[in-house]
Amino acid sequence: MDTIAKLFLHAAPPAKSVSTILSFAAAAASFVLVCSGVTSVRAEYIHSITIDGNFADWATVPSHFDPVGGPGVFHNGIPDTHDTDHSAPNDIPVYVNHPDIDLVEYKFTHDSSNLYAYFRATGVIGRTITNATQHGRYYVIVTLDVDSNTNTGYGLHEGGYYPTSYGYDMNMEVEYYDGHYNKGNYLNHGATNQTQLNAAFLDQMNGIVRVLPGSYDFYPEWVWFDTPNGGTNQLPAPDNYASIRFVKDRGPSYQGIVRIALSPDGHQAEMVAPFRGFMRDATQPHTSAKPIISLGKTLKLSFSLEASPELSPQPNSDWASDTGDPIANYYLSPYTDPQLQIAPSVSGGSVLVSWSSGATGMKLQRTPSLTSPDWQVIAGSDSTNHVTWPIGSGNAFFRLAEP
Ligand SMILES: [Ca+2]
Ligand SMILES: [Ca+2]
Ligand SMILES: [Ca+2]
Repeated sequence: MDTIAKLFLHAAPPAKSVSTILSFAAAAASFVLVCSGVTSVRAEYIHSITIDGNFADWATVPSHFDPVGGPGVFHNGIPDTHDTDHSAPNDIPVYVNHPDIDLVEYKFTHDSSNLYAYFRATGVIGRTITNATQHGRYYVIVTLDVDSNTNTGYGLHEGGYYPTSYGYDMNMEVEYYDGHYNKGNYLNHGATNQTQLNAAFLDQMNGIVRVLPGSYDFYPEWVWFDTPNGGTNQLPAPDNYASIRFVKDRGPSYQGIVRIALSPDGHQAEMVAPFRGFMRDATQPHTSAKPIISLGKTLKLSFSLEASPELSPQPNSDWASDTGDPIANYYLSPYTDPQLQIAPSVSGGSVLVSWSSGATGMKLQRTPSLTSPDWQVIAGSDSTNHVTWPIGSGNAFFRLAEP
């Protein structure tokens, strides 16, 4: 009797995370495990990242790519690296040669309490001029649609970022200024006039972010400190261990919980923004308010690099930026990559189906066919990371799904 098991790796459907699919066909003598090919691996599982300038921890996080900039290089009809002087959705900005902001690769991942972003550029990230008369600026930006709603937040073109897309409510970003790392901050784009901006400042002093229609021009930005006195505004409970300080571009340097590290050659950056700095919604009492960013939510993310002109090839007097295509439907899974597998041996007429301990809580499902699947949950599988399955006369396909 030969028993043949085939391991199928399928792209998971959108929305909630579902693992790769495994199968075995019963009824034969040697048990063979066959990998039929890897399709797209999703980034939404938890990864551990250390902000230390060593990028080995990003190796298994999927890459997104952006063109290498240059004369005549277009991205969705937009010069890949371009000026920041335009603000209408259908404008075509002008090419600017600035390799330091030429985004070429980016990644995004998370763990149970932090968002992580990876950037790779043709030139040196974060380089700014400093001398008696010149004080350069460089921005590393991830802007987030936190509610998957394009009617809240703003459109990228308003800030001179192209290709444009809509719905961005908050940023995690880093500013380099005058030759140094100046600040890592959060930013709220939920105001379209001064009155609404004043209300947003008041909200944020109280640890609240309302996700509202916004504009590029009206935004509070703040640095979050994990001490009551590190900033100027201690937050109310349950965040009263922390404080914030509103900051301005080119302002004094304040370094809180948003951090960045570069590779020795400056071509790569890794950045962290803890969930807590995005604050909570307006539910009262505030102790019942929900975090704006938490596991189980779905985000849209846009990556940009932007800098002033001093260190670009001269002559050039224009600021330049480069924006990647957004990462849509980024689901913040609470689990690590399940790595579902069937042990390549049979014992007592059964096989062992197992998955990583960090995926305990996911439900194992089985179907006898992928042609007309009938996925049935295997009872009790959400409290373990392995199941012994008796080999029967038919096929069995397995996958893990989030509850
Ligand atoms: Ca690292
Ligand atoms: Ca580029
Ligand atoms: Ca939005």
